[in-house]
Amino acid sequence: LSQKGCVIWITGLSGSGKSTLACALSRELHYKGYLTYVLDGDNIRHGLNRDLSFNGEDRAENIRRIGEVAKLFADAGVICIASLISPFRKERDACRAMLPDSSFIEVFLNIPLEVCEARDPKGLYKLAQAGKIKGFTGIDDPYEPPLDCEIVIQQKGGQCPTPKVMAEHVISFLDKK
Ligand code: GGZ
Repeated sequence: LSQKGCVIWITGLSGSGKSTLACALSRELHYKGYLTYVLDGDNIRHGLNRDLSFNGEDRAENIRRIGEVAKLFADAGVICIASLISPFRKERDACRAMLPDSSFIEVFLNIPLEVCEARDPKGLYKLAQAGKIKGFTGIDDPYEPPLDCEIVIQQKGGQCPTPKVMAEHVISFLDKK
């Protein structure tokens, strides 16, 4: 195996497109012959992290565990793509600190809350606004955007980039490394 493992950490609000980007990125990297693995917060919460809720302490633990698992994959030479809201800067930075420099690539999917709310793919924002879900990120729970991350993806002219364009953006960053 000639590839070097790394962690691509995708952070952003619910509905910002993290899972979509993770999936597109994984597919594009596969085409290029790379070995990848996606750790998606929503999926992992059904298995490894099924004991965790959405309170602050449990979110921090969710981030920590996914960071630890991502590191194991990276150590094994895999390009590990982690996609979870990961709303806390401190915990994201702790995950970064576990890896060698340049092996942790943080991608901020900076899509405005209004856009995520309008998309509302699972109807969760609607429930949160009605007070039926308490502590929803962006509504009544915090999201701390990265201050200095490797990649920021945002809308251009009111349009979101397509998943393929987002994936190519990340891959061009990896190519330069
Ligand atoms: C935020 C919630 C919540 C609350 C359920 N706040 O968009 P989704 O639906 O498919 O992905 C979200 C997922 C968030 O899990 P993460 O592991 O990524 O979160 S964190 O990093 O903060 O631990 C959302 C759904 O679960 N969901 N309740 N209260 N998102």
